[in-house]
Amino acid sequence: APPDFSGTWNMVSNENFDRYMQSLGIDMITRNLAKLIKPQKIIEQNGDSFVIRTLSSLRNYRVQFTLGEEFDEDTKGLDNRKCKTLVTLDNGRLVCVQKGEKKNRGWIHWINGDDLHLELTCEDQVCKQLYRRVQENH
Ligand code: YOG
Repeated sequence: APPDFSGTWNMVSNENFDRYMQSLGIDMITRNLAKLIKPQKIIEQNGDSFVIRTLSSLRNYRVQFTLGEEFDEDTKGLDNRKCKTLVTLDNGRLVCVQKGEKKNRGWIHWINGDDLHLELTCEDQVCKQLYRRVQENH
């Protein structure tokens, strides 16, 4: 069975984020602010439908999609570009391709225990982020 990505996840590490942001053309002031924050991911998964919220004191970002259905993504508040975006499941990994002005753009999520991995790619830069599951209070 495929993994369930649903839940609340807090960032624990963030590798090569500055160069990833540079590849997206983010200015230095914004990059330096963005590097200081540890975002939270809130993922809601219902079968093939997903909502992923990335929350932080600096910006919030929300994306909604169905696996296998290409959609128009506007990365408003991030690098403010339009992409044709497609997300699929590949061996338990959530694989996103963002077609647009930037070459080789996309991201991959996978789960290992209580760890949520995220690799963000743009051009020749790969940013590796790790999030950990926030335990629910029953
Ligand atoms: O995640 O698309 O989970 O959408 C990547 C930042 C920084 C704003 C964050 C705020 C790209 C300034 C979105 C960070 C840099 C810098 C918190 C990652 C752009 C602007 C919002 C993302 C996917 C997969 C779902």
